[in-house]
Amino acid sequence: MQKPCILFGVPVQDGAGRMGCDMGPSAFRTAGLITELSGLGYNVEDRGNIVPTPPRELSHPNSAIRALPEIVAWTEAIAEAAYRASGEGIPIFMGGDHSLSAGSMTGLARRAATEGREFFVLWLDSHPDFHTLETTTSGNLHGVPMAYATGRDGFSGYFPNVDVPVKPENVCMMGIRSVDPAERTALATTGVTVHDMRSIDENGVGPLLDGFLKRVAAVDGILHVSLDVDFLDPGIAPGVGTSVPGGATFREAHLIMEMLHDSGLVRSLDLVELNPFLDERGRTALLMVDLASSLMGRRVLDRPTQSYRHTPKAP
Ligand code: 4U7
Ligand code: MN
Ligand code: MN
Ligand code: MN
Repeated sequence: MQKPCILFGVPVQDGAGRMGCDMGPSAFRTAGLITELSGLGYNVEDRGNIVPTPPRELSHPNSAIRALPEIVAWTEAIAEAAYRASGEGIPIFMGGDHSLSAGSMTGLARRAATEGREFFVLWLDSHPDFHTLETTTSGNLHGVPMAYATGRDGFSGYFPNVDVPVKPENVCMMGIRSVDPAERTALATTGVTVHDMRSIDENGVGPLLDGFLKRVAAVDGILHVSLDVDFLDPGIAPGVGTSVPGGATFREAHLIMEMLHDSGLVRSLDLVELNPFLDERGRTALLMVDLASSLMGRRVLDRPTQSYRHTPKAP
């Protein structure tokens, strides 16, 4: 039996610098995500929107930080939902800004540990979102989820404790083209794989992703995919607050999704940073739905596929 798709709306916008991501879940529903996934044969459960826990007072010496109590409250609720739903099916988080991944990644990492499996993240974004609470200068907490989930210092006492940190060497980032100085220094020493846009130009997305998927398959790992709208080129995806020129093309993004599907390794998905207020007649929402459908198995033709399935070594 195929696992059900479990959809959550996560209308968090306080992590971003501009308002509007709170309309993301509605836009995904309007753009037909549920119908598309049902059409692929999945049993789709839309569990509605996640509700954050009541925020408590919290303040941090970095006075640039915005909405810390709110984002902490979201993180608690999202992590719990992610942990639970991943025991029943494939959770898909319809954001909402990228701070939601602080919750989804830590909830999924805990699930992987419960199952005794190795946990991996494919991070598709123009930004690494690798700031700590000390290093962020914008104070926008959609810029910190990867630092938090990988267990970097300075989050404890503010954010929920990370019981199972994501191993930096199990993270692969693609599409990176906007990195702040503090993030750059940290990335250089942590073992995260970073395929920036130059690397994509030089190698193509296919070989880069293939290498990572083989690593996941070799240890029978489970894979979480986090797709930030700004991974895509602004020319095809205008509905985002932090667009950066020179992003992934329509075909590069689709090839990634198609290969992910064929791999059979994906266990959960974040669709984040869609800002319907900045979109043009829903085109970014529709493209994101298109990409999610490709990841979940829509294909043009049947074809033999590269097998990434884990084959246990003979004793
Ligand atoms: B997103 C930024 F300064 N690094 O910290 C920051 F460039 O989820 C951007 O990837 C963060 O969109 C972008 O504010 C967060 C900035
Ligand atoms: Mn991001
Ligand atoms: Mn981004
Ligand atoms: Mn963004």
